Amino acid sequence: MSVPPSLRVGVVCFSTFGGSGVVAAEVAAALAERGHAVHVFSDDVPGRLDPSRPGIHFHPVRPPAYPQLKHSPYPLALTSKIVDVARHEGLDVVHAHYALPHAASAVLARAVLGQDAGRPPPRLVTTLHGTDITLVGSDASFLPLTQYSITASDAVTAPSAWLAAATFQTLGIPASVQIDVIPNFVDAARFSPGGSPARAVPILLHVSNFRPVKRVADVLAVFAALRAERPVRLRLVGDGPDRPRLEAEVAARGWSRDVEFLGEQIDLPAVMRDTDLFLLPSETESFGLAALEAMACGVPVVASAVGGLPEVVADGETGFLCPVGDVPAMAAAAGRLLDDPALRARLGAAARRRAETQFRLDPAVDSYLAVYRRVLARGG
Ligand code: GMT
Repeated sequence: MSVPPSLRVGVVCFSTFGGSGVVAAEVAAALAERGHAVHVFSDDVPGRLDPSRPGIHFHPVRPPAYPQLKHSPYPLALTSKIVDVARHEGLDVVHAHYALPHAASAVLARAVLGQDAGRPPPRLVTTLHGTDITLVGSDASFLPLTQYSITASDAVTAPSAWLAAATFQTLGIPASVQIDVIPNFVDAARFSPGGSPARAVPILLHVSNFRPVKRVADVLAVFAALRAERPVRLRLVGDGPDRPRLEAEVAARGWSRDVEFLGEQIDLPAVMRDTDLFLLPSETESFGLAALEAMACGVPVVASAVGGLPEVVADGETGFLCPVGDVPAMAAAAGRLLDDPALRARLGAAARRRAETQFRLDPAVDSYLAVYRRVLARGG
């Protein structure tokens, strides 16, 4: 089948701050920049999306409120919105970021559109992001639907080789399913190093959604070990369920002068530039986009040696990787970097180099477009 040069792409994503929404918004903007028509579906405008940008059409998904519908039927409202936009605007491809509910809603939309006479339904490309497989998708109550959403997609991508392999192991999907690995990327012009820092007291940074999988308590434990031996400050960016407990712990320990909780609405590149070391002690992480953004700002990373993090952080070159939960090892690695400015500068410069050469936006967008064209060329 011949594939038109300019495509109509539906992008389905979360609006909350979080890696999958960031990746979706930045791919959407890059596609629009290249002249494709991009329709973004979410409950609200994703944090990193400019909906007024030419070529971007934002479609808010608002489930109807009816007393009988006790739980908001968001996935069904999303399905209906995709069907509606595909019928009125035409969509060649729907790109669902995160398996459930997004890919499942898109599978259903494609089935509905398949009943229409006269034009083929859009192809479905699903990008897996991590917790949609490791936590949500592998939950017994969701497993069959996650498996189906993946096998029914026309193409599936993952941001790391680790997540691609974990998807086969965790979900038991057939080996015939192809998962293309398209690494996440960073805008290295926006996330760039500042001048040489002259801070009297070094600053540690953590960025996350404060969920148990991020082990933010380990960040505080590493901070406690470090501050026992040298002055140090800590900044935490983001919000989520564990934040109130951790804020209470900081207050109870009398650390409030040295530990700041900055929330979500901040200029992230500016905060990252004003940082000496980034901490990401997660239980699991398919990629670790925030670590990559810190690297692009020239900041070395101390993180867990789990999931896709070893594909992002080169151990000993752009930071240090330690076993999950090994607070003494993380504190020792962080202490080494804080006490040796030359080592910190060397690893920071290598981090910046790695981010801007290995994780560029353009090759990632080329790869997504190649996947779209491959599934479209296959025909109906
Ligand atoms: O980290 C989270 O819990 C948020 C989640 C998301 O869906 O936004 O992040 C996942 O996707 C990001 C973008 O691909 C990855 O950089 C994160 O590593 C991944 N999180 C986990 O695997 C825990």
